[in-house]
Amino acid sequence: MAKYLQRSIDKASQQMLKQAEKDSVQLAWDRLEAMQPQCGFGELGICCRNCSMGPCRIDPFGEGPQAGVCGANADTIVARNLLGHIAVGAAAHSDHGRDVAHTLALVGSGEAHDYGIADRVKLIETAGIYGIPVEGKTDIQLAKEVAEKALAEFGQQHGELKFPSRAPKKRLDVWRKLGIVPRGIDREIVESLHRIHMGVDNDYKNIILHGLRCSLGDGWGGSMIATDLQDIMLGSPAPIRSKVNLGVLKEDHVNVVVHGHEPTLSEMALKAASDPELIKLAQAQGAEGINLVGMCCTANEILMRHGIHTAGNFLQQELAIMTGSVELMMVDVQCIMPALTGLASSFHTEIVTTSPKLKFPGVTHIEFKEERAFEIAKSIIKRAVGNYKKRDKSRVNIPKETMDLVAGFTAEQIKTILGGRFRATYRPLNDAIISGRIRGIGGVVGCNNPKIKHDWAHIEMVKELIKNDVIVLQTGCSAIACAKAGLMTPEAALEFAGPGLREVCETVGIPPVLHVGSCVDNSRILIAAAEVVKEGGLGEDISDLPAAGAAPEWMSQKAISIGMYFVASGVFTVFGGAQPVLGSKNVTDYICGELEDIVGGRFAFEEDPIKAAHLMIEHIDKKRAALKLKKTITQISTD
Ligand code: NFS
Ligand code: SF4
Repeated sequence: MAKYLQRSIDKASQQMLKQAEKDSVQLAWDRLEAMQPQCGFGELGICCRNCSMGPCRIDPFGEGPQAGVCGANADTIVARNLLGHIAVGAAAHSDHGRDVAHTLALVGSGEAHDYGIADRVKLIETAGIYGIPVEGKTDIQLAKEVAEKALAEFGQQHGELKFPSRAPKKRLDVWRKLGIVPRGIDREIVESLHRIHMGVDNDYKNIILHGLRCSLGDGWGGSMIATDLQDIMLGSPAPIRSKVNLGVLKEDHVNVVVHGHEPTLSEMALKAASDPELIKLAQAQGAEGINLVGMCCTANEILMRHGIHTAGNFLQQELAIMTGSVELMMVDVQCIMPALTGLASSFHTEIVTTSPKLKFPGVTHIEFKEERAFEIAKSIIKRAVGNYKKRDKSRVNIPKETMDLVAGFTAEQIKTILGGRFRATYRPLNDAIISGRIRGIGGVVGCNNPKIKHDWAHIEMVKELIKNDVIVLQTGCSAIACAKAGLMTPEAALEFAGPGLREVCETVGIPPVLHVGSCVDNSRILIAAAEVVKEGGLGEDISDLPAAGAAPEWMSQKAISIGMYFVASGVFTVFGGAQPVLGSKNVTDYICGELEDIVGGRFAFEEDPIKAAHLMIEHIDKKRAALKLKKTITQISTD
């Protein structure tokens, strides 16, 4: 089989991969190949560079050294490395949350006049959670107080974060008993870094328990703040139609790709792209107009709120440039490949960085300031327009593929869609699970990784789940993968869902796979799970639910943090490739076994997406049996 066919399951991507082969362009897949064999010590998690007595490595075959110079053994080194990954992932998500809170605070103080309050109801609700009295206050005053309270949670030193109180009471009790309710978001990240310093924590269980606490500060802290405050400021999503895949790039338009994570600037870029003055300018250059599209999680943000087209997921960032049709790629933070600028320089594409946290040597940097957001966005779009004339038309090669999808499902929306606007409730969902029309809930999330055929594991797993009547909630690059495969249209229920799930989808008119947003929006899945528990009839804790999570093509540190807070929240979670822990049998057994007795959730590692789906289904069935629920039709047929 030709290489390009082995590398991605997505037709549009295959076309660009083929082009790259023809032009001898090096992409992530080629760099992975050149990197072989990759370091086995690193893969197993048993190398340590924490101090200058090292670097040290443990011999995995038991013949060579079993301890570093300081005496740290495999358990300590593996657990410490894992905690480091969790801390980095939690820091990334939470710093995003901090930036959003900062912007909302500027709205409150009247300094960021390009933004406002788009969801009053959520503002009041959030104020309620924070215990802020609402009476007699304007929205702007309230926004300021909510933002200040959120910002204070990052540096809080004692007590508990507020949002974990939204979890079921039993869950909160589990965390309290273990002493892992996060005290402050930054505090848990900093303490992680302290604990992994040379010669601090060397009890692997103690290290991982803190990892759970740190990750909870992400899922029920920083990420949740990001999601909720974005909703307040930019609007809460509602079901919306759109299109996805590289075919959304337009041959006769100025193409701008917004890539990264934080929607504050991309929202403004979106506004700027429809500015009549700039459109006129584009037309004067011979273009029909300005076409702004998204990449990775920024794509998910503007898709969820505005139905903006998505060009692709993580492994398509280089491929978008390969189309020769991108005038400008505006990036902020996270998941931006350093390879982009090299590739862009062989096309006319201009990369523009916008965050003080991410620069490329020698690349245009236009710093984003909340106070002048629209003006800055306009200047960036203007550059894109100016760049259109440099496009080499003979090199333009845009794949035709696009796919329709419906996105915009949030914890609140699911409630309204199922229960109706006047009596929004999770009752119909709970009843569908209890009666067995829906077997359970799957959360399938995370990245792409060139070690796994692009998109393949996501699509195979999700198809297998819905075939077995498991309704699937998705975020991140995983959502984009399944959207491209057509799994996010209501019609997909007819073709791919099992009989029970199909009936539910048909009645309500929803896809069997629900797009709930970007990676910080995994917090929406936590809230949905908490709401289902609250609705009653399915146990008293998230760990009682017939539900499971997965990240079949994960690669980032953020994915590890997400996995950890799912597990800490009581969810059985399958990762595609193993986390770098296999060098310690104790740590592996702990996170893939023993943790279940402690927090109700655990990990499993399974590369085969069908087998992984069945691990999830088995777990769902185990929970159904514990709840004494009836067997579903698909359950009986696969028994
Ligand atoms: Ni999530 Fe989003 Fe994609 Fe992975 Fe990266 S874009 S925050 S980390 S690669 S899903
Ligand atoms: Fe080696 Fe210990 Fe230093 Fe790590 S902390 S590099 S194991 S001596």
